[in-house]
Amino acid sequence: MRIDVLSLFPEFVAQCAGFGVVGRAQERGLLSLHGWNPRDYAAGNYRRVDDRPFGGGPGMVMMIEPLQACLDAARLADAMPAPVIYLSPQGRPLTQAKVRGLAGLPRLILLCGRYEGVDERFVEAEIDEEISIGDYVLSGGELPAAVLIDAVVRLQEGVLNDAESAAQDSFEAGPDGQALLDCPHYTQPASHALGEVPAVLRSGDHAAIARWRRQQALGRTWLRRPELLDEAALSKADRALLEAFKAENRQGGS
Ligand code: 9WO
Repeated sequence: MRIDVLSLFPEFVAQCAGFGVVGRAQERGLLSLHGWNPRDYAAGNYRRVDDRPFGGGPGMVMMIEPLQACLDAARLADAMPAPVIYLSPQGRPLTQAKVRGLAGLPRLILLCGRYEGVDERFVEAEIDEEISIGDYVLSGGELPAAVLIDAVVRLQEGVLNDAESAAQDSFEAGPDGQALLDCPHYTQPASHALGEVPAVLRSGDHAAIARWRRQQALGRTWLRRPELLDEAALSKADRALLEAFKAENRQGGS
């Protein structure tokens, strides 16, 4: 997969993507990441990329011309078609379903805004999708771009090792891919001042362990993110596990 990032701080995005799973994907040749700086395409000695907003008010707006030249150069660098995605609080929320869709594409072009944002005429003319990673305002789209890159790259074939892939599979619940929250995890020591590891996890009964983990995932989703269960197509066995969890929880848990 190829990802082109347009940003006034392209090296910042490159650094975010340089370590861990995404860094490894680059080393394995499964991701090629390219940074493009609109300032390199700005005219004049001052290389201006921003100007004051029409209508007045505080802050600055990113100008069309340097962005257009920068985007044209990025597009021309490869014949592969790509949607241009603008990371902004005005975008549609990023979901795992959206991530899966984007992960299936051969190429993405990401635009990171700074200041108060990008001239709306450029957004209307060149942006295919506006995406938000959550309802908060940051100082720019670079961190959201790094988030999107991480989420998309870890779904590429060959990026995760076997253990990481298996762990990921367990988060993807039904046939619709509706995610549940994860179950709790424990490691050594089994006995600690902070508490005991649940006995079932030490029982060696793999079917009982799988059942307990599934029940915990369902129960925590019900407690913390009940709206996720509305969309999940639960099997009869799942509904029984959840009812048992609810019954225990009403009595104050165990
Ligand atoms: C600045 C601002 C100031 C006063 C009132 C409202 C305001 N909104 C913004 C604003 O949205 N600035 C953005 C900064 C312009 C585009 C790049 N920036 C950005 C992207 N901040 N937060 C994001 C972002 C992107 C994706 N998901 C979450 C947040």
